[in-house]
Parts: sequence; C-alpha cells; structure tokens
Amino acid sequence: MSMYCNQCQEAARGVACNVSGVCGKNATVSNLQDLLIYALQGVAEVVRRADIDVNSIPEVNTVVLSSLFTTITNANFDDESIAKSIDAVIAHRDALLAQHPLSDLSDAVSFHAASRAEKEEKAAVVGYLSIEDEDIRSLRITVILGLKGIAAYGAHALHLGSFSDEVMSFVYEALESTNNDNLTVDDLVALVLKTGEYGVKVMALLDQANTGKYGHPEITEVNIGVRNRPAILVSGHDLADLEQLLEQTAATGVDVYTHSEMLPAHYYPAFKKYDNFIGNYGNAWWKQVTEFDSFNGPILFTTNCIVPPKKESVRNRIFTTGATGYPGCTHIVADENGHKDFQAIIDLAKTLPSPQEIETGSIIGGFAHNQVIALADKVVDAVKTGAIKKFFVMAGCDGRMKSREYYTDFAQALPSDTVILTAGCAKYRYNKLDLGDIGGIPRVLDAGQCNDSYSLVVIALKLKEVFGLEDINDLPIAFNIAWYEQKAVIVLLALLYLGVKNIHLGPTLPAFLSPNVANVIIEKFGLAGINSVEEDIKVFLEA
Ligand code: FSO
Ligand code: SF4
Repeated sequence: MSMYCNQCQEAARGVACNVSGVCGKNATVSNLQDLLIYALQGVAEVVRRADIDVNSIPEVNTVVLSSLFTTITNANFDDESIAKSIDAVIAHRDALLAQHPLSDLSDAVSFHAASRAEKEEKAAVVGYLSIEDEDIRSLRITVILGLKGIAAYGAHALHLGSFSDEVMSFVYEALESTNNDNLTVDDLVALVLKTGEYGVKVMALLDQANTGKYGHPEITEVNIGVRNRPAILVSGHDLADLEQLLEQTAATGVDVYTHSEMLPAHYYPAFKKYDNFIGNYGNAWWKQVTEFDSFNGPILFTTNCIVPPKKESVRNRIFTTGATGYPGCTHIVADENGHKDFQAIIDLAKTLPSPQEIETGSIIGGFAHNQVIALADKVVDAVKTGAIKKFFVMAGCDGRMKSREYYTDFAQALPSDTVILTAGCAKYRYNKLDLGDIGGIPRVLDAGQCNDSYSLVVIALKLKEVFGLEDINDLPIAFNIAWYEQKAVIVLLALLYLGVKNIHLGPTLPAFLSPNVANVIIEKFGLAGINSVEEDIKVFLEA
C-alpha cells in the first residue's frame, strides 16, 4: 500500500484510495498531507500544554487554518507546496517551544524532517493506519475531516478580517485530542458532536463576514450565456479573491464569469456594480474537464475543486491562489497588505478568444436566510393553506459518479407541492430543470455555497419559531443531502449537533465510518443512505 486516504465520497471501492487517488492525488501528496496533519497536531499540543492565548499568535493561526484547508479534497496537488507547509508548521512549532519550554515532548512535538527523503520516511509511519483500533481511527478521522471543513470556512472568514478565538481554540483542542491515545471511544464520540457545534459557529462567523462586507444575498437572475469579449473564469468559494479580481478587471475590456461554487457571488449586492461581471459559465466542478476547454480564457481557482488538467493547453491557462495549487500552474500569493496581483491573468485573457457559448438563458438564486425571512409571510401562508406540503433540504456537493443522477431524478419526481432548499454545488443536478413555482415561490430555492447551508438552518429555526414548535424535527422539512468532500462533513456534523434527525446521506455513506461508528450514528440520529427514488419519496412523504 503506498497511501491511505478515505476522506471523500469517491474513495476507491468505497473503502480508501491506496495506490493513487480517484481524484488524481498521488501517493507522495497524500502522504505529505498526512505528515502535515501530524505536524499540526504537534503545534496544537504546544499551544494547549503551554496555555498560549490564541489571540497572541495570529501568524500561527493563519498557517494552521491554511494548512488544514490545503489538505481538503481537490484543493492542492502540488507536493512542493505541501512540503513547504510542513516546514512552516514545524518552524512555528519550534518558535513557540523556544518561548514556552516544555518537557516530556511527544513525537509530534519533537520530530524534524528537513529533507524530502526524511519527510517521506516520516510520512510513511504517521498516517491513519498507524491507529490500530478501527473505531478509534474512524472517530479521529471524522473529527479531523470536520476540522478541515471548519478550517476552510474559518480561512474564508479570516480573509475578510473575521476571526473567532473560540473557534480557533477548538481547532487546537481537537487537533491535540486526535493524537491523544488516552481518549476512549466515548470521549471521541463527544468530540465529534463538539466538532459539529463549532461547525455551526464557524458557518455563522463566515455568514456574518460575507454579509457584513457584501450585503445580504437577494433574489437574482444569473445569466448563463456569454458575450463576445475576452474573459476570466473564477472558481472556488473565496469572495475576497473575487472582489480583488473584479476591481482589477474593471475597465480593462476583460469580462469575469463564475464557475461552480462561485455562482452565488452574483446574489450579493456588492458585486452587482461591476458591469464586466457577466454571469455563470457551466456547471458543477467535475464538468470543468470539458467546460474549461470551451471557455477559452484563463481560469482562477480560489479554492477547490480542481480536477487535474490533462491538456497542456488548459493547464497553461490555470492559475491558483490561497490554499490551492497544481504543479506547473502559476500560483498567485498576496503581498504583505493582502493585495493579490492578477495582472498576469488579465494580460493572458486579452490574448485568448472569448468564451464559446454552451447554453443560454438564466437561473435564479439568492434565497439565503435574510431573503427567505423577508418572504416569511408568503411561505408560512403557503404552508398553512397546504400549497406547500413539504420542504426538502438537498444541500451539499455534486460529484462524478453516475449514481448521482439519483438527485436529478429525485428532484423531478417530487410532488409539485414540495419545495427544494439547496446550497452547495449539489444544486447543479436540478437547478436548470423547469420545476415551476408555488404562488410565485420557485420550487428550487438556492441559498448559495455549501457554507450557506447555515442559511438553511437559520430558515428552519425561524419556521420552527413561527409555527411555535418545540423540535426542529416536527417541521415539514426532510433532509436528503449529497456529500463529496470535507466541507460537507462539517455541514453534516453541524446538522447532527443541532439535533436534526433522519438525514438521508448519499450517494454512499462515508468510507471513514467504521461499522460500529456508523451504527451509533444510525441509531442515535436515524442517519440513512439512499435507495431508489420511488422508495425514498414514499419514506419521506410518509414521515
Ligand atoms: Fe462543491 Fe468542491 Fe462547496 Fe466542496 S466545489 S465539492 S463541499 O469543494 O465545497 O460544494
Ligand atoms: Fe481518494 Fe477522495 Fe482521498 Fe482523493 S480525496 S485520494 S478520491 S479518498
């Protein structure tokens, strides 16, 4: 076995990728990512044992969040970049140790691996398979994957100047705990739920950061066609990067289109003022394999999901920034003031043909909590009169597997008195279907990116209050979630923490859940997989 990774829904054979990743990640990158996590556990141990105030170590916090983020599925395929992150984490760990001397250091605190050979040798012995008990291993992995999601959202918030010492302290606590052999299965089950609690907190933090800076998303019709000018495609989730790109492209004659999870940027009032911000091009992340070809212009990745570009002609047009990276692609870093210079991308765009049209028309979105709550009277009336019988939360991710056609079929088969609440790239399975509306309320309400699943929780809690219910599970809301990577893991843990029961998760249950851990979640929370569309609709409507 040359690697061991089971962090996403596409893990080989539903178990783990152990030769190379289905995602395209090679064994070197995977093993270096394991070592990076181990180095982070060492930093966390120092911070916790020396009782360091997280507010006093902003640089360490930034490195910890970005390092966790960089190990998320489809974010960074560049072994050099991961190796540099390991060096940076070890340097911070040693600097903290020099200021706060400790004795009885664990291996995660004392190890060094300066050369590439030393790193690879060490990486081979610190991966998840070094944890012998499969339930302990499963629970520790669940916490670490949830932490990766927390770090992604925390890093976005930090990019907008929002920091929570409470969330950051938990990141250190959980990192240290996942390397503590004294913790029992019960301790780790409690830690999994606590991770969900901090998932809610970090999504609230990011929601405040996004809406505080760019306004509350509002109902918006987004163009999916193109116009005849050179253009840049921006992908990922980072709105602060998008803002800088829009500022720098204004009045250059170069247009900007969103791809995949950047689509919801169009819903924010602050971005409507840019007349070169044209629309959304294409679909969910995995369709980039053909869509980047026909787009013709440069592509900027602000976060995942990157699919390794096979064609040199496409690879030469890909730029990365933040936690993303791909060997051979230009990586753009911020200067000391946070400014990113995107001039090389703009210059390249000017030399390339305009995008080829692949579809025309528009899609509608912008139903985040503020907008939906503004429509609350209408929504509540529709429920009271029976015009809306049930809401289906179908948030999450899309992926390549054929089995995900289930979600399109499911959306199409839902009765016409039901409404889909969505967020994340899962929406591309049904957001271009003509599912109509109920008294002017579209039957697919898109709140935004995967992190905006938080909005769906706020909406559910508001409805619970309006209907005077004690329990969120008494609402006419069913949860049929699609997952792919670790941001979806933290969304799931957040929903479990909030007490949401009977969530259906597909297209397959996570490979990182051992049979015993899966049983605990199934028994305690009623978590279920998916069956046929017909069976599932029957189950949901009878519940
Ligand atoms: Fe999708 Fe990728 Fe947003 Fe993920 S683009 S799959 S959960 O990174 O983050 O929904
Ligand atoms: Fe496999 Fe997913 Fe890990 Fe990639 S991220 S190596 S596809 S489990």
